[in-house]
Amino acid sequence: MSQRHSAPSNVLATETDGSPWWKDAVVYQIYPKSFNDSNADGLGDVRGIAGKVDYLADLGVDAVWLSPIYQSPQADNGYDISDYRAIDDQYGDLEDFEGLLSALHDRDIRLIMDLVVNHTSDEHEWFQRSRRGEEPYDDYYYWREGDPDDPPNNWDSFFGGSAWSYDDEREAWYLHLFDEKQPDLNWRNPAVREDVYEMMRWWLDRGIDGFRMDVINLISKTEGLPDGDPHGGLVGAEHFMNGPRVHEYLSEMMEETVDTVDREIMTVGETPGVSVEDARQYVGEDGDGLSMVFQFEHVDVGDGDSKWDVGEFDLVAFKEIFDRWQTGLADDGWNSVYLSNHDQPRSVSQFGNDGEYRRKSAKLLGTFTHTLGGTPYVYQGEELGMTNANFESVEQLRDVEAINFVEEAIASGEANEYDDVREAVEAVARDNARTPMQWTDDPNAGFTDGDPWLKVNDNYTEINVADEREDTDSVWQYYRQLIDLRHDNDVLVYGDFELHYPDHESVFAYSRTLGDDHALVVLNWADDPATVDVPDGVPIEDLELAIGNAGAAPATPGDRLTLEPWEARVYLV
Ligand code: ISL
Repeated sequence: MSQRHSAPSNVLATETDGSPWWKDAVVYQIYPKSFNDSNADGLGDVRGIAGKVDYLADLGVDAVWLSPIYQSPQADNGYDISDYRAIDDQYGDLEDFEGLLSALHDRDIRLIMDLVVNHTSDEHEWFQRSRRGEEPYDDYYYWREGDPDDPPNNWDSFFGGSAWSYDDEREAWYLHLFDEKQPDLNWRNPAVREDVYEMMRWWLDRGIDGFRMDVINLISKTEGLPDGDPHGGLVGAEHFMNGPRVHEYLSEMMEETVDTVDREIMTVGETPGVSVEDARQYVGEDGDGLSMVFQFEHVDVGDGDSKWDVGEFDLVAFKEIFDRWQTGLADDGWNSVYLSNHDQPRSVSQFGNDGEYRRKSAKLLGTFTHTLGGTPYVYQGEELGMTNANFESVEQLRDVEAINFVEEAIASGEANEYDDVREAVEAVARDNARTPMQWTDDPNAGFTDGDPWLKVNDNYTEINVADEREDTDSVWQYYRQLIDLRHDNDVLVYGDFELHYPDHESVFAYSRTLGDDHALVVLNWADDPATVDVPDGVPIEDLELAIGNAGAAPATPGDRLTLEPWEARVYLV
């Protein structure tokens, strides 16, 4: 175990009420490239974010998770890192970073950095030296010799095609679960692990408050890298998701990094394909020590064989997933709660109604995330009810995943032209979430004075921060109230969860109970009105409306609840 580090000067004190700060926190995710541009180059940057810290403080969030700002060739928008200890020129430099951290800490807002260590960029020095066979880097990645026409196994890349590319310099294949410019690190090599931990300690020494760990459950692969079941979804997944040594690596990581500092550090593992039982091993009492994980079951509801094959949203299935996760981690572990991030469509477009009921359904979704057990995440623009965008041509797309999808569909003959797959792109492409933040109704939504790197959503004149802040009935104002409500009511943070009417097709209702405190949350997840009886066992005589998104909601529930389309209500004792 490494020696304990003394606290850097720029840290927030840890609370002493016994509960870690991140349980009471609301986290706001920033996608730096699209948040705010301070130098008119069309790309968001660190100074741009620093210019908006008062905005974040006004909203009331407790922590910011920054998607990667490290040096990167940007093959995957910064999730391909070529130097972990440098800020990419397009975002600024370390001094700008220090300024941002101080500005956040001055407002009691903590900073969570993205940690991308399943893979590096192929332009990282480790890979450059590895490809030349230089020791000790020769074994830092997964290299396999063999026929340049026949990859070592049948694993798929998340971004389409084989997970292997042939490198002419080393005359060998290397593994990349994502883009070919994102080679996977060989975690079996102790030197790789030590280099990663040293880098993490370096960031902790700067005073940051946590890490969001990119695809951290992919770091251990089945020994020998055998073929995967060709009929599975993503071929090979059983050999790299929650692999054999993942818990050994993560326990070691926590011991060597987070446990060496005196303050409470938050860690959230991004873990596609994780079950509640798996999650307990990452975050439970006897687990690896992570604070929480991001699971994906609920964002995949309705998907067919691939994410591009979107089906009908099924609320009953969605409720079952949340019931299982809320109760499954109630006594052992902690949940994260999110509906949106930089890889998902906009939540109001995916789960709400982004037409007639955009405002109301955006408020309903916010009510949902802020009244469940676990730590809620707000993805930039979600607090405005930002929607998916129109992409008229493939030239308007920027994401490698979406571009690959369109090109493959055309190459395979499944589509003749972009228009044949446009509907799928506009429903699920990651670019939907990445369009610039809509600050004002000025040109480019006030995001940049230059040309934005990705098109601004056409609806910025109707949906923007300036208007939302002026309008007392806006989605933004409602989010602000929700965040306050959660801060003021422990029952919403720590209460036991009980699902009502599991089979009801449009009403999602649940209670939260903590000692004598009770919360009843009722959400009408549909375009039609609905009426339900107040569930048994709910202390209705003591309940009062704490927040709701419809003017006509009664102050006390009565025996029956009649709800408008997309109506949300929270009653508290
Ligand atoms: O968005 C996805 C594909 O549809 C997800 O499968 C996503 O790739 C997966 O959740 C991993 O995401 C993370 O790692 C990727 C990066 O592209 C994503 O932006 C990041 O969130 C590789 O680093």
